[in-house]
Amino acid sequence: MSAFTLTRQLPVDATIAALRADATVGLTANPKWLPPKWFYDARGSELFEEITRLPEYYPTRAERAILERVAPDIAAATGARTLAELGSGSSEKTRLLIEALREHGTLQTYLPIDVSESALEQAGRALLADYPGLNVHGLVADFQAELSLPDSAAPRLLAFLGGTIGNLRPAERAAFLKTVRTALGPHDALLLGTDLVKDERVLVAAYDDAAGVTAEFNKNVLSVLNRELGADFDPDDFDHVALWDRDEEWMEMRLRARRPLGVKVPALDLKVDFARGEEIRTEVSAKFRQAGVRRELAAAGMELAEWWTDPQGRFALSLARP
Ligand code: AVJ
Repeated sequence: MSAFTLTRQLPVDATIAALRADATVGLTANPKWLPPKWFYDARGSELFEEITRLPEYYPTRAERAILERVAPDIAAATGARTLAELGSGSSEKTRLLIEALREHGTLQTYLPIDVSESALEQAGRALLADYPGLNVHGLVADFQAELSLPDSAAPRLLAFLGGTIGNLRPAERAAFLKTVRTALGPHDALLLGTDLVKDERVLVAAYDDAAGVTAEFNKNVLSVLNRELGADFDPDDFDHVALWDRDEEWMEMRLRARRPLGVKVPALDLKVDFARGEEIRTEVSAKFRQAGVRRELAAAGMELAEWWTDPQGRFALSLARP
């Protein structure tokens, strides 16, 4: 028998309250900024899926290549009975892990964790149909705020794939990794995907593709503000900017005003003025090196047990243990 259950650790109206708070702080700050999590409404998630298929956007393919090669090793090394996944989204690459753990004979429960209830429902039901006997327990939660895994069989493997940890700045990463460490039992493990430092041209192309999909993805956050907060942003008033910060070793996306603007945000009782050329910082996407990953894990009380990369050394999967 298999079963699908859903647990909500986040109030239904928490999302809009958080958006209002973030937009109030970010749009009145100097420089202006918005957290990248607001890209992902239905349209934004669709655009991101499109990004993962672009010739310039290598991380998804590189990570999948690693998983295809080492998923059986991960299953053998962890013997996981529970696979928990943070920011599971469409759970596509997860199938490689689920299949390897089922092959290994240990997997009982898949526990996807996401802020989007609809994404959890969709992915959960599809997995149930494909993997009879698997329990799927979706958890609606904001893992940056808190992470308490529901009762589930150990050993647990907590996966955080895609390089999304790069969206956090160093101090946020340190706090997040401590939260993860606290959620892990002595026999559990963390599987972490990180994009790696590489040639600047390759990085910039991945965040400024020729077809303009990433530009549309970046501008989509303005449509989210228009819809959710009644704002009157015209996405055409902004240019997409992608730049490599070589000191911080992260990619940055910004939206740059093409002309002086006054934008109304009625839900916040706010008018936001832009000088020509003024930017909103919409995302950092940090790129890593092995030494840094090892150091950050150690600082959170975890040990880097395995480090796998794709043949071209573009992306890494780390297996870490308490
Ligand atoms: C989903 C956060 C891993 O940082 O590469 C893709 C999002 N931004 N193109 C990334 C993204 C621009 C992506 N993550």
